[in-house]
Amino acid sequence: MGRRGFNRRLFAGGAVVAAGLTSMSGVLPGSAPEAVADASGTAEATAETRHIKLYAEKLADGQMGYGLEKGKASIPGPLLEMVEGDTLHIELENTTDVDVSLHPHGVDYEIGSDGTRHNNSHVEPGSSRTYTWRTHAPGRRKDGTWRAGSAGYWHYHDHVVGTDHGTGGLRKGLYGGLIVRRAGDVLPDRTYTIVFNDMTINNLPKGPDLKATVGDRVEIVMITHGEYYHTFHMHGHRWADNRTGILTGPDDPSQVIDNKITGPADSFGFQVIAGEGVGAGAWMYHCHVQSHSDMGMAGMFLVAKPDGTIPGHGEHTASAGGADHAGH
Ligand SMILES: [Cu+2]
Repeated sequence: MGRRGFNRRLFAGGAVVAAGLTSMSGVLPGSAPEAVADASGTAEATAETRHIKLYAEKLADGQMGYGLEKGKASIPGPLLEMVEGDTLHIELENTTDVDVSLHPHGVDYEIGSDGTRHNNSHVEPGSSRTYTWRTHAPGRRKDGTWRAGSAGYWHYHDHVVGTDHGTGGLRKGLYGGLIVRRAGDVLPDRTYTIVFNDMTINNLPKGPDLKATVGDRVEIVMITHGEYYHTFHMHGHRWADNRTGILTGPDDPSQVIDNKITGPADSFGFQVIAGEGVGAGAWMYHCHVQSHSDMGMAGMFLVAKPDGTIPGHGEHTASAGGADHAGH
């Protein structure tokens, strides 16, 4: 069942956002993303209404994060997933000593779920507030024009910490990915969220390792925040510059790319087959603005053979690009 896999991921406590965040977020290395594809391997529309609890917390190092359990906030926050037609009620509890909020991109919400101070839709310290996100499938309006569906690679973030634009909250890590799938979308084996935030990746000094085995269907959710424009590049893998990153067929006119410019609050996503046509290896991903990659905006897409080995990787120990190479 696609939905069962889907729910397991959502309630897996942020496992799907585990990319490289283990040291600072409390997400266990062992909670790596699980395979979710079912027999059909596609998203199903069931128009579910779900309730989840989200916590906004201060982290030990002074940063901030969202988490699905108290004391387990991460940067990025948990990846939230919906299928067009779903409704998600999110009760946000603020365990910090400053006002926080939750502001989404891409989904349908009424003004009381805007997550902004001027709508009084923020959460004071020690309080909770429920935000409601709805989604819809595409369809024709009465006037004959086409209305887009909600499906897309979106994101959510704080909008009140520091300034009325959440500048301080974004800088400290109050952001996360939001995927709205369309019925029939191919489900990945695992998903990683990569956020270029100012000159960091996921608020880390170096990009986290993304781990996979050759043949895995790996989904990347790529979000940008902060002050700068970046270009996201991945070695050895390409994707289609469309909604899903997957060509819909031989006549899909989407450009196939391996590098994409991205600015503050942009988001996109795609799926690749790890090592397809190129094999296992430590495939770099990085910002391709040269000074940015030189300053650390790079990480590794570690694609292992079925026996777990990665050719050419591990002989060199220092500064190979991932924060936790030695331990894995
Ligand atoms: Cu950059």
